[in-house]
Amino acid sequence: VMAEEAKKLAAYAAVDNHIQNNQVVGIGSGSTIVYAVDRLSERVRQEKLNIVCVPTSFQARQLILQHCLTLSDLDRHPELDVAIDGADEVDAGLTLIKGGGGCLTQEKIVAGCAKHFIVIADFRKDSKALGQQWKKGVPIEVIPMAYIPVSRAIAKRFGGEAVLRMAVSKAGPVVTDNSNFILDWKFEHSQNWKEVNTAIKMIPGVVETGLFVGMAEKAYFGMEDGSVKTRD
Ligand code: DER
Repeated sequence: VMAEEAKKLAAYAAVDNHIQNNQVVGIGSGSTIVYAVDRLSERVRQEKLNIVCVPTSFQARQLILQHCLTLSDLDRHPELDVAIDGADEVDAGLTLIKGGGGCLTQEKIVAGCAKHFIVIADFRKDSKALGQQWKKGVPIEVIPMAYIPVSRAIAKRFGGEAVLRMAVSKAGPVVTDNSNFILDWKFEHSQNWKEVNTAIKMIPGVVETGLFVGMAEKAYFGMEDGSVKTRD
């Protein structure tokens, strides 16, 4: 099957396996999550489920509203039962690169508030080591006034190059839902991602990294043969 169908297979399997009545659900961002929200809203209607949704971006908020699902937030629901989200790449140890869609900061916050964080992805994201499939680097959200010193510090300490993400449908840099910039760190070789994630977060001006280490409980991959493979 094509990647889009594979996304749908993963999304439906995850929603059918992890959503039940009376839950608070974190809704991720990107293209794969759209299939999960489709399936979630179908089940809510068919089974008359009582579900409350917390978004991870303006995009996720629109998805929730467009599907007439109940919108909430972390003020009302600081503890979520489950969060479902996509990923740009998943390694053998369930470390993720996220942020391809620029939503990594609120995604990591919501994932961190959930009892269970479930990843949904097509076969292209299924990797042994980060960087094998995903070639755009690790997204890092930074305070705009600091993007140059942060970029220099990352290159100096960890190698590679951290490049400011420029917008396509807007002049100038991408501006995130939190009014920040994004650096895409094109790393040169595999790292101790737990250590690198912590070290990068300590650089003044860094808001969040797209490295999700030890957060995902299970990943669902839609495969090219139409099957669904899981990793936990
Ligand atoms: O930007 C993000 O973090 C997205 O969740 C990304 O990791 C997955 O987006 P996709 O489902 O469109 O591949």
